[in-house]
Amino acid sequence: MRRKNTFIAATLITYFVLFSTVHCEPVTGMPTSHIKKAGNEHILFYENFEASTNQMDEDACCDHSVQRVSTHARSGTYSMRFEQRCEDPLMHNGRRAELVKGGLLSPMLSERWYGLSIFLPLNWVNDDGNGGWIVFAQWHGSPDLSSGDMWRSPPLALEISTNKWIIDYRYDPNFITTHNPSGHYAWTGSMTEDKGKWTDWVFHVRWDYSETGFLEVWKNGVQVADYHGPIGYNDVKGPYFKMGIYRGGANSICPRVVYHDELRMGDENSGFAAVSPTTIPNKPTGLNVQKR
Ligand SMILES: [Ca+2]
Ligand SMILES: [Ca+2]
Repeated sequence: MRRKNTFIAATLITYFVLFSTVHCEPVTGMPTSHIKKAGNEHILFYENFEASTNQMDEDACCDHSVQRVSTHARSGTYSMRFEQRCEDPLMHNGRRAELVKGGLLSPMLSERWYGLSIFLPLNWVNDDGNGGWIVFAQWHGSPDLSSGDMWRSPPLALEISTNKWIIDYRYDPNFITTHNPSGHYAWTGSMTEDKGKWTDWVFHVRWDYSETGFLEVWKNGVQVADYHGPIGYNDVKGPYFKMGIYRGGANSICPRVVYHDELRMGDENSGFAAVSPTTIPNKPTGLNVQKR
């Protein structure tokens, strides 16, 4: 098992300085790849994978699982390539190749903005509809284990099953969750036209297990979900973010490869333009060829 902590304090300090300069022109001498062209207000976290080390931790088994590559990039030169092979050993009882941002929780009863871009390879083959699913991004709850909470499915996930994107949410107003709540679809739509290109996503969430919660989602700048109601669990600590590949059910097609880039998280005073990869010109990516 390999777990590489890529958290680098100096990098975070650099980012703090950068994102403290809201309303200012780009700072002379800063790496241009770290400066967005529009709206950098209230960004809590930004990762574009242009630096040789990133600010997330791996939840993956093997050297092939998580690799920074220059074959594809939503912006700059690099993105993160995730690969899950059928023979990979399980990680935390799951088939996964993920990066996790464990040190940045989204507090319950708070509002947050998130943006990222995902590249599905042109040769992506759909599962055969027998119940398999692949999660590309998930916000995982922080259960109150000492009080009796069980581990639960994520309160929010972006996934694919067969040929459909699915945005799935869950909630439980009870402080102690004793069963895994059922998932609900906030939106589902075809992914067939999204092969071989970057797809930009923005999520706007009020993490709230009461009726005042909400979830808004934009795909390539077009709003696809506008849900108002409970989302999330009644926990002392809020959810943390993971992305990459986490698969379950009966799917068996291997290997699975996907690319992620331009990850941002913003606070309640952030907004669409501040976190959306769509605000960056969408240039053709490198190659539509998977590297093994
Ligand atoms: Ca990049
Ligand atoms: Ca709880």
